[in-house]
Amino acid sequence: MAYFENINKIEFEGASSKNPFAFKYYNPEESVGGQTMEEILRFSVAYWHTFTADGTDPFGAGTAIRPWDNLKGMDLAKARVEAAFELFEKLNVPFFAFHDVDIAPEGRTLKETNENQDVILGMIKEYMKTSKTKLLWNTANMFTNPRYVHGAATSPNADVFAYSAAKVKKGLEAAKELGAENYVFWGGREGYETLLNTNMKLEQDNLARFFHMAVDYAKEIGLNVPFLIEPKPKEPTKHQYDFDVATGLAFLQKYDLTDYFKFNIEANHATLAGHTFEHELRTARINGMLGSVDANQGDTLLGWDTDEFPTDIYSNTLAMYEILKNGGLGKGGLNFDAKVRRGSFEADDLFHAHIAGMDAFAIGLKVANKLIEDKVLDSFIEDRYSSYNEGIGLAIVEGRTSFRELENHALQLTEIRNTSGRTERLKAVINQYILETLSSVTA
Ligand code: XUL
Ligand code: CO
Repeated sequence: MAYFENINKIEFEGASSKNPFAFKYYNPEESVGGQTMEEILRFSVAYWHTFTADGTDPFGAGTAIRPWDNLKGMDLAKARVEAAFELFEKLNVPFFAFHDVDIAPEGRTLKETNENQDVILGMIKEYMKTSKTKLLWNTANMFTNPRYVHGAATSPNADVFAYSAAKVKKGLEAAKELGAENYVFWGGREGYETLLNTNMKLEQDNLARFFHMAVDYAKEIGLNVPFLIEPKPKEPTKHQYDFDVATGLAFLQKYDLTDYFKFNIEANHATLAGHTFEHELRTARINGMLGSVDANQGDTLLGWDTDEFPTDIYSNTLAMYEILKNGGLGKGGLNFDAKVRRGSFEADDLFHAHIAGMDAFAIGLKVANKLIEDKVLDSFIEDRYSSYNEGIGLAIVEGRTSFRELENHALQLTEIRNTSGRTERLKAVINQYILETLSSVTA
């Protein structure tokens, strides 16, 4: 049975195409800097937004009209798997990602929940035998159910800690079974509401204990994939422990976890933390910790995680710049942790949204690649720091100097000359590269 009957496989038709169900810029086979777009961008569909969510918001009921609306329970779960693989194939995406509760309903007991999981995991495994779409990552949802009201691995209740461990154990087994490329931890409830009732040190120590046990279990079952922490500063919890990449990195370093973990960086989480997307990518990259990306965007007018599809070419360009500078995403990918707006309630919108995001990232990739090829920013930055290539600057970076010698140097200076940072000039250059790229693909 086809769920998206009116839609054929989305093909690349080029920038002049007016077909809404065609890629204008994303050409999976086109080579950019020696690799195909498909290999570099590694797009992934988020199961929860595309197949499980229905447009519910805190003020109103779901609005989405889906071809599986008439079904319930395990029948609904099965239909969603069928629809998912149809959409993956039609969009020609190489990856998908899911939470345990996205794919199958929770039972009355953990045992029943695991049994439901097994049925659907078996079905997904069957589909994956013939589909090209692989699992980018899976994760355990430890935030929706009321049992996580005070946290999961950071709950004051040891029974909740144990239950959470059981969920991740099952998730790691599923990752192994389905050949996942990564395993993700997003700690939506791992944080606190008020310090008045919180033992912050015990909670953080416990979170580290939890991660170490996850590492041990993965080793035990032969699951050798990067573990990814997904930082977010707030929402749903007022203060989340994995606030941003820098905070997460300090945590991983303190608890001796850097060998096993990297980061899954989400654009909208970065902006909620008061950073840009590219700031978070850069912080991870220069520390060798860039694992994967949740590709979406927020809204500057709204202070919450709006999870919009990433259509902002400027932001995607700067993100792709970091990703290319990282030498790519390795086993990571660009996962559309993004939802169609509540008013975009038709099934067709799922396609429009993904096409929009994929095209906008394809443009970002091309612009970023050209910026790197032409060494536009590299040569400017190299020049800007050239005082460290000789004399006292070289002595500083080579660790051959001291405060005494530096004072002598300073005393001899008759003047200090700085040069302009040229922010506006560089911004104009980025605009020029974007426009050049767009006109070259349209030409
Ligand atoms: C929540 C969020 C999650 C994670 C996986 O903001 O981004 O969907 O990506 O749990
Ligand atoms: Co996310």
